[in-house]
Amino acid sequence: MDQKTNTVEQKIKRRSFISFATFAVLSGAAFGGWKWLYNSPKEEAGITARARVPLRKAMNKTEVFFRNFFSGNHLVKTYPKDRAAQKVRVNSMIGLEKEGFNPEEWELTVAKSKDDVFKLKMEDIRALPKTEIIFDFKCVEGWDQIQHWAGVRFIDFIAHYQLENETRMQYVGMKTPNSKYYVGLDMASALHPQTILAYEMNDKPLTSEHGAPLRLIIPVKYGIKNLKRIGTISFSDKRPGDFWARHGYDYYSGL
Ligand SMILES: Nc1nc2c(c(=O)[nH]1)N[C@H]1C(S)=C(S)[C@@H](COP(=O)(O)O)O[C@H]1N2
Ligand SMILES: [Mo]
Repeated sequence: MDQKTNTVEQKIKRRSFISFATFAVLSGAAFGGWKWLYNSPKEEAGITARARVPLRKAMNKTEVFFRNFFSGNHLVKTYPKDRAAQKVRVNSMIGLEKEGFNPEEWELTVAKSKDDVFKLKMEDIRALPKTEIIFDFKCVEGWDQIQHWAGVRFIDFIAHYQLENETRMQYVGMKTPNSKYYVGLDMASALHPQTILAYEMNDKPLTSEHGAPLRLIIPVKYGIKNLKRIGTISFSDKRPGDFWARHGYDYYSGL
């Protein structure tokens, strides 16, 4: 073997060694990181639950980061009416149980604070300006569908009932009349111009499986936040309870 081939072979050996060493170190680090996350404690169950503490911290940081870019001027894409699904998917029905619910007696409870509460009937809500929206509704479970909804924009509702003071708080909470399904929304998303208290789907009154008489349509969020059959709306500076966040899903669930 002459001098030249020798150095080439040495070079190849050296490079192979460096490649394998790098690979070994990085795999070790990845495995160590995974093990660290796997063995780190779960967060204490509260408003959110079931995530490992470092993961939840990361999710909360991501939320703060993305909320910087949220703007009421960024609109979700809308579609012409003929694109809207005629057979609208029904997903999950928590809080829509028949017991204890009589559509004739339904009232919307608006809690400005714990001891300042007023109640509204459907005719009060139908008297407000009606807005429609056709958009791509997205469920975290992996399906989406272009749907057509109509009702009163949440900001128009706020303006009509002079709830501007309440909107200085951080969050809006909504729950079903039997309190079995509930969502918490950051104020900016609730006040987004496409957020609607909906009472019609495809130009007809809501059916009960879609949340009659009144449901939330909030296109800047995943389906889980689009509460069906609203019973109570409340305002707070602390994160309100949220059904799916308690079961481990992301609290923000923004799109
Ligand atoms: N009261 C109530 N609202 C709810 C739910 C529910 O189980 N109960 N499921 C949510 C989920 S996960 C989705 S995807 C949408 C589905 O709405 P739809 O059944 O009208 O398609 O409703 C949301 N609102
Ligand atoms: Mo969903």
